[in-house]
Amino acid sequence: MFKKILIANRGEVALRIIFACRELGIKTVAVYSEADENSLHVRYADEDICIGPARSADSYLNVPAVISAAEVTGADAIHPGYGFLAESAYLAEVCEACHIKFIGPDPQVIRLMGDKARARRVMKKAGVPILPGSEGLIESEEKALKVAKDIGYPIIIKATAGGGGRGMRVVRSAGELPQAYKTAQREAEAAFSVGDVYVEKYVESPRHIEFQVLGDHYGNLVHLGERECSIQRRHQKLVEESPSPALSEKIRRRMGGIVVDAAKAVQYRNAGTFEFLMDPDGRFYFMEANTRLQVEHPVTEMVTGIDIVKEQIRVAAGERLSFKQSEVVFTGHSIECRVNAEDPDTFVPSPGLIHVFSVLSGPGVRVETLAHSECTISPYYDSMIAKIITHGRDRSEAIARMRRTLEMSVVEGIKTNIPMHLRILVDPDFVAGKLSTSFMERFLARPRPDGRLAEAV
Ligand code: MV4
Repeated sequence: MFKKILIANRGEVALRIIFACRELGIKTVAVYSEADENSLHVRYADEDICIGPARSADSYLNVPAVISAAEVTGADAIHPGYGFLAESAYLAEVCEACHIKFIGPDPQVIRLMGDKARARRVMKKAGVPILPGSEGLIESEEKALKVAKDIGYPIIIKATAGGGGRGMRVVRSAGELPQAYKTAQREAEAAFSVGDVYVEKYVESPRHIEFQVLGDHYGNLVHLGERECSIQRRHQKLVEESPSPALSEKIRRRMGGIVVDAAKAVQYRNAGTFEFLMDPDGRFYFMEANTRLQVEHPVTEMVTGIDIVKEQIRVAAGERLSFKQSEVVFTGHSIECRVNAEDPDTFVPSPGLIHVFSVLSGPGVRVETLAHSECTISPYYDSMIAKIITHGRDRSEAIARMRRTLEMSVVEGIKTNIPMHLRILVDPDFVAGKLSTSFMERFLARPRPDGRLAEAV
């Protein structure tokens, strides 16, 4: 087992990794930027080392700084968390060259999944359902028009280096295509320095459903069921849950089997997520795979009782997965609300000093946060300040526990989106489990009890 792990991250996920390390008896090294000197991950790590100024590009995204910190402190592994360098095949390669274990999949697998057109091809070959679309990249407008004509409109043009919604254009007719093609390419080139795009049939108002997998270095690979993440705004997830209200045990078993076979086909190791679109008729299509721990991993932990971060560390150290697929039992229902430091109506970030922070835990409630009373939320990083995760015997108990917890939470000094979450939790469609990626658009367009249209305020 590792003796010392460097955590190349900040915030609640850095703390989450520290918890896992402490439980496994592994020493920790926190890295931090000048803006994070007084943060909890620094306080609770065994050692800490400043890696640069507040700007992420100069600190948490700086590979030489992270590697030097690991060398200087004698860390034998690096956990990247999520965001920042978590899906950097380059960091994984440099780790390999420096004989530091990267806690994540092999660099080749990170690279494969980072190329969405290639991932699509490989997944198709492995028997995973994909949407009709181009075989690979689309090199010209003419080729895009031909594929679109074959599969029928609407179509979506996607950046192969994309993800998270950047470099995407929906096209509803041939007339719109040339402009959309150019825009998608230009956007992709600007965002990822790779302008390559591909084409897929566009699915209206799908659900976003993702499967969690875990694999070791001995060919053992399991799935931990799915998470429904349809409640998003501008590709930022707001509420996630497991299981999905849309999946039967039978479908879960079938999709789980497909995902396990596909992950085995690419020799997937460590934790990963296979994202699918589910169309209104209940059909699944592979969208992309994330080669990292995800923000919403706790809902899976709550329904399976498996500590995903500890498993990540164990398998990276060369241990076998501590359980078999047949031992994975799903119990009850779990929901996560992401609490952001932002105006609940305008979504404008609201960093600053938190005078009072109080979230009262209780049965079936878990709180993951970097915040505490008298802490400062930096404007330099993500606005997510806490995740509240509840578990119940069924979905309605999980919802009731979430409402109770949010209603009794006190955050003074900055604005948070807790009022928005409280409105989502009583929305009739949400309560009925009628979810889709269009949920937030409809939710925000609906008149509120106070007569306001949220997006208009
Ligand atoms: C799609 C789609 C509909 N049809 N692909 C958004 C982010 C990127 N991961 C892929 N995305 C989408 N791809 C086809 N063929 C709709 C989306 C999409 C979406 C997906 C999941 C969650 C929220 C979303 C919001 C808008 C669009």
